[in-house]
Amino acid sequence: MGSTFTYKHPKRLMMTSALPYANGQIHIGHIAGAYLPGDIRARFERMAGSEIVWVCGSDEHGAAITLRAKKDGVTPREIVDRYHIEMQQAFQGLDMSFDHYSRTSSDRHHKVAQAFFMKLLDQGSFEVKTEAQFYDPEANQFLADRYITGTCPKCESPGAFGDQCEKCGSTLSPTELIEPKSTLSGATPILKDTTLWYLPMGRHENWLKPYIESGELDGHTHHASDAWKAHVTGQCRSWIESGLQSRAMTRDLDWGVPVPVEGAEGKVLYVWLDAPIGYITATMEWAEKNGAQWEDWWQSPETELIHFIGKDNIVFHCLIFPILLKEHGDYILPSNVPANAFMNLEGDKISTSRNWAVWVNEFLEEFPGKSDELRYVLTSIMPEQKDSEFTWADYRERVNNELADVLGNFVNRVLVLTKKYYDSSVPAVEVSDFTSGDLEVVNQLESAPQKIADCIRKNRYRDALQEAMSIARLGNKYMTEQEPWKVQKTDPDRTRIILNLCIQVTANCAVLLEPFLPKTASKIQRAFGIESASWDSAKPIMVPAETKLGELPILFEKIEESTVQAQVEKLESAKAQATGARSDCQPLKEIMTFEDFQKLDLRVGEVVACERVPKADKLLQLTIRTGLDERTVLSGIAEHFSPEEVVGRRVTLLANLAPRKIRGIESQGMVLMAETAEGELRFVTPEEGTNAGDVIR
Ligand code: B3M
Ligand code: ZN
Repeated sequence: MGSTFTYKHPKRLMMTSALPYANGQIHIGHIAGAYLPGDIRARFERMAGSEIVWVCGSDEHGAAITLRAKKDGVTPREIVDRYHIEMQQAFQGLDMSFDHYSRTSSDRHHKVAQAFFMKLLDQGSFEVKTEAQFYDPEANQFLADRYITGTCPKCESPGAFGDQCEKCGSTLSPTELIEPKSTLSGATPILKDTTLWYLPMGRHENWLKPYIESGELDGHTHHASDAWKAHVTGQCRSWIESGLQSRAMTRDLDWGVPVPVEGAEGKVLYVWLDAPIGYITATMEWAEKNGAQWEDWWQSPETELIHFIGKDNIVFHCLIFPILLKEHGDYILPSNVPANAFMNLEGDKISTSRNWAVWVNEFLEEFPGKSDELRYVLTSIMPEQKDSEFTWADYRERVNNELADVLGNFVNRVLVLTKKYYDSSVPAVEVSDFTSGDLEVVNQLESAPQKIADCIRKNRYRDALQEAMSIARLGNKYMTEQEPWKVQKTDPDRTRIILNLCIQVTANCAVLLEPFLPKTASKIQRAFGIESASWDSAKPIMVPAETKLGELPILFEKIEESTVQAQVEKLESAKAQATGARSDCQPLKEIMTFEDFQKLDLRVGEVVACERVPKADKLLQLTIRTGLDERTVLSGIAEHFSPEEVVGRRVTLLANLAPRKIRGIESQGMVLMAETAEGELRFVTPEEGTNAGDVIR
């Protein structure tokens, strides 16, 4: 007889996390969005004895890749090979426990995606249209999506892309853009006929509506027991309400999965067709390695399909991919898509181009062994329902006050006292001797596993972590109140109960925190002799009397303020570099009003004469024509310019500065100069074509 698991999920769970584009590094926003929730869920389900497979992989097609390759002057192949490795290092460093990590540029995936496309093509699921598309006559290439930019027709901001305006969020088609330009050459595109295969999404509106709202499909409810998140359903609803347009499923590009149709040379599948099919390919690869049947995971009503993604991918996973799966006919549809919102960083949106991000690989290098700390903080502030914000100050507070002061401190005190009083051997106790206070602790231990399980299965990972941490808080509080170090002097029997119970609390933490803090949990498990940490193993009395406890190093080191301060400074200077801001720049002066500015009489002046001022090394005496008059202005530029270099120049003159006498000469105004980083002076010269007396405003 095999063991029975109380918490085992009734169905198989096929879980996926968004395939990250292999065109850059993984940052904390990615992790908090689509990977950490998947990992917590996967680890929990494995502990619960559920049948689960969790796949991911690199998305190696699409304009995201080819544009990056062009920018770096390398081939798309070089880009994806590089980031396929680097992204996996980031995931491994943070203990993402994918059952399989794949990539979409493999031959296998090309075949799987092509077969899927052909089935749909053969059964008439697509509309074939020959129509005029933008074409770059200089780069000799059709332009789709991010290859074309222009002004958004909806909000009029510049820099909208052919598929989307990032300012207002509208989805666009390239021909809607105002003043379109090719992002390849900057050329104005021309229109040229090409053939495209479209997915007529409008045909599917009727079944999509109830499917999105309640999971109803063909008379059955396909949603998991948990409801979809309101922001996910809301986004889908507004797409459907604004009318589902046909969407092209092919592109005229040379990087991607070739369209397997005769005469379709130079055409590839749309990346959002091939990438989700990548989940299926990844499962096939996993099944082959593990002697399993992939069809059980994608084509059986006994399986629930769950996609972990960020909110920018909702439409693709909740509408487009379900349409493709349903059209194909053999597949189950997602039962939930628990998308997360975005995580901001220090008051600003995370941005790769502005280098405003905490990069996982950099974090792992600078904070070796601290992956659980990052997981803890990212889970605590996971953007489950709305955007959230990571700050380094908050990171430090949570690590110091919660991980170090509560969890770490408690576990340490338990081990130290058990060693001191019982030579590290767990003291025996009779439950009949427990006080009502002890039994209260027992009750909490009794109910915790179910509470945490419920939160995790509802995709409420923040709450789940709080529930698990509340067990550590409980133990910490219990020990502080019971003061075993005092009781030991008068009532050693009572101390045995207190410490035994603290040991049980610690052991429960070691199990219940494992989905969140895998490294820490396994350290504690080892020290407490816990061999199989199934979810069922968490119970009030876990560790038998006489168990010999091991030793543990400090679990969490406190973080200095200077450490996080340095991280903030690093962010600022990385952004400055990426955006061209100068680090040696003077801070902005106090803001002034327009009225203040209007008081300045700035005008073009012409230097008609110039001489040195006797006995003043720094001063030149200039005679300047102002349109009003010819006047004398003293300027401290004698160490930078000779009088001959100054005569005949046009300058910017502040003409209404109160006159001042220097060395007996009255100066009537000031010549404006720019000072370079090296301390050199340069004239602020009005452009050619201006004349003495022209007003500057
Ligand atoms: N690569 C988009 C992204 O990284 C895309 C996800 C594909 S999931 C099938 O945001
Ligand atoms: Zn817009």
